[in-house]
Amino acid sequence: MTAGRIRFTDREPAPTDILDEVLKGLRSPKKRLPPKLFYDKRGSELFEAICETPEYYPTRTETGILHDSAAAIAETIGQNCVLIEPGSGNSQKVQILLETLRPAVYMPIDISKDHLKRSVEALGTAYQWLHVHAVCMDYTAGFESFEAAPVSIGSKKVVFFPGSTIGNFEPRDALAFLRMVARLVGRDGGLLIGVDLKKDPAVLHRAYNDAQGLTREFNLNVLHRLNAELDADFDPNRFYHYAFYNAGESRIEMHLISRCAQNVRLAGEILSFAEGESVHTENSYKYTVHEFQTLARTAGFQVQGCWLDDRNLFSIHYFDV
Ligand code: AVI
Repeated sequence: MTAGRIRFTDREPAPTDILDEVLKGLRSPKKRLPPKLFYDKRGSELFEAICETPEYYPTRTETGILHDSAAAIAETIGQNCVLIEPGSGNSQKVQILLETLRPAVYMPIDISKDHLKRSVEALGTAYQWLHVHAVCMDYTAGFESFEAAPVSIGSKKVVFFPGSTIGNFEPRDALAFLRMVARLVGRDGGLLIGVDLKKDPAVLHRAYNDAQGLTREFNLNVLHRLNAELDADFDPNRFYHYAFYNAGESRIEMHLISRCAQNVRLAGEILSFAEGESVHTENSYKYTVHEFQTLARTAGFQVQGCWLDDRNLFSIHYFDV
């Protein structure tokens, strides 16, 4: 699709080959699975439903901060930037900012072509003034194949990374990602990022153990996915969801615990699970404002702004290089 105001570039990301990673994780003495496995079609629907639960405060709170602080954020960033959103999904949150921020170009990046095409079309219709240059690629592999839209001199590049997705990165990977973003946006460029905050562990516990059991289903869905895609024969009823706040590591950990001693076949291999053995499926790191600002400074950024909700549950930071 190339029509001036709306452009779609397909970098043709290779279909994710999960087998090696899954086998490596499940053969390890401390079994683990990568959190990216959550997001097949069913998992993505479950995640959207989790965001609507009364217990899962991050989405609602971040959206509230964006609404309340849109003018202040736009004033800090300035209009006419090239706004780049890695992992843009349905581009819902950015829409809170578009009218006040008035970017010269919005560049959503996503690995899911259909998702991206749908949201680009919707944005193009809803914002008749907006230039949208979408890029279908796997940003986790780096931004080497990404070219920011050429715009008039003076337009700075700003990356928008909401949702506390950064919390699902191990701290060293978070630092590497922030460094990569700093290189991408270059001198005078910026980063607007949503980060979940440390808080009463009981609030965190409820957010990852919702009463409807959606997070439980989201976690167990990984086993359904392995059955469907890697010819495995997991019985999800023989595992249970376990999520807790590890205060020493400042993170929510999600695990699937084997209810009994069992063997599971996966891609022709037999994997053994002891009763009570865990498969670690996700970490969700929580930061203080100061800790995250320190991490961003280490990556080469300078603090320009920080907005919180009135209960100090969630933070939105703006940094520039
Ligand atoms: C996408 N990510 C920021 C979510 C989180 O809170 O770490 C994923 C999630 N896992 C369980 N519930 C939500």
